[in-house]
Amino acid sequence: MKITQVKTILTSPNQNYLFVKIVTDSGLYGVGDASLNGREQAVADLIDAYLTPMLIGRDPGQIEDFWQLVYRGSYWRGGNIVMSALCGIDMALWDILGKSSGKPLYALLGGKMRSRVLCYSHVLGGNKEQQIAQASDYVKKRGLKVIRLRAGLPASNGTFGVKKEQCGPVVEPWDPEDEIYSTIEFFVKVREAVGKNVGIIYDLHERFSPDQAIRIMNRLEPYDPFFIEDPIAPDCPDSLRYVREKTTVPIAFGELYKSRWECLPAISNHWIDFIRCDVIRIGGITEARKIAALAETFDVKTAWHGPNDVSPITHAVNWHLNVSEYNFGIQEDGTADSLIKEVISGGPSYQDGCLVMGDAPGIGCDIDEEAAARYPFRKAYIPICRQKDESLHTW
Ligand code: GCO
Ligand code: MG
Repeated sequence: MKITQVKTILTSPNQNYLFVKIVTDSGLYGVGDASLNGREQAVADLIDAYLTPMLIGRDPGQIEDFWQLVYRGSYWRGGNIVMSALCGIDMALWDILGKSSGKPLYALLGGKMRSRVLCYSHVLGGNKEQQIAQASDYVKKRGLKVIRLRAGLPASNGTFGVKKEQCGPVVEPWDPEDEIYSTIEFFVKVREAVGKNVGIIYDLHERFSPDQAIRIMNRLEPYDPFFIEDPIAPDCPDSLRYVREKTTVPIAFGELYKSRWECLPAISNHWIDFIRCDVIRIGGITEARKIAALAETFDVKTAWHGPNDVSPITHAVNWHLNVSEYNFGIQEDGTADSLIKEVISGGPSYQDGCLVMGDAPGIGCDIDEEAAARYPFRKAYIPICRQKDESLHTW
């Protein structure tokens, strides 16, 4: 079998996505997700100009070789754009392998260890009162066993995704000191509303300095968070050690990591309990299973990034990883906008606090290119935050 065509498909059903479709001379094709919120066009250009010429005529089964060719063969290694491009291709190649052998992806990864995948969903209501009401509805009406809150404004349509006229990032206000107090108050109210048997995850979104994160985590300890997510920025690995030494709250970390080597100190030093890389950002399935194995070695569980800005293809890949890995922890289930379901079919569905999926060969998703064309891509940016003195703060 040989690769005959590589298509990059940019589309915007309320949120920008970049898909890769790799076609072979056998008629089989594979699909992958290369979406990088705020930089999709750059990823597409890299694939079209540099990676596609290296793929045409290749055997799609040589997945590891292609991964190494892009990662090491370019001499300059890694970065968000390269790794996202590599992921879109990597997923499509695994999809072809699954389809050509008639097996679902999880079977290629070692087979199923579990049939259901514990998941958590985002509480996205407008103000804090609405979020508290939504949190109890999630538990009482949808049967969720774990819910997720976040620092700052919850992602909302128009800023997080695509805005009509956006010629630069939307600016949101941010005051870490105010937030420390409102976070604790809010967490306590949510705990009262959902009761002690529901897991509560709090995403600090890399927004706090180590001292601020420690103040929050110490005050939350009596209210038993399931885990605190990304309390600090990932740039200085030693800061994570510093935070870890001062709290007993479980820590999940890593949606901004771009390689196994960035994950290594956090995992091998037991500074974290859950590794939550984004499969797109680390170069796809080939690298995700190596990171899962590394984490298993050090008793760290997985909690792969699964927000609403990755497509059902990535949610499906996460699910295949979840069911086939030993050290599965929990899966983030970003409630996808219904419009993306017009473009991408398949993917996991929600059932009683868990995610379930069928046994279709490969990843189990397909792309409707005509539907994608109905939602033309519009360049957008991730928001930024500015503090009271107008200085910039990460979002
Ligand atoms: C999460 C994340 C996301 C990110 C988003 C950025 O935990 O789900 O923090 O919501 O903000 O992926 O594009
Ligand atoms: Mg997060």
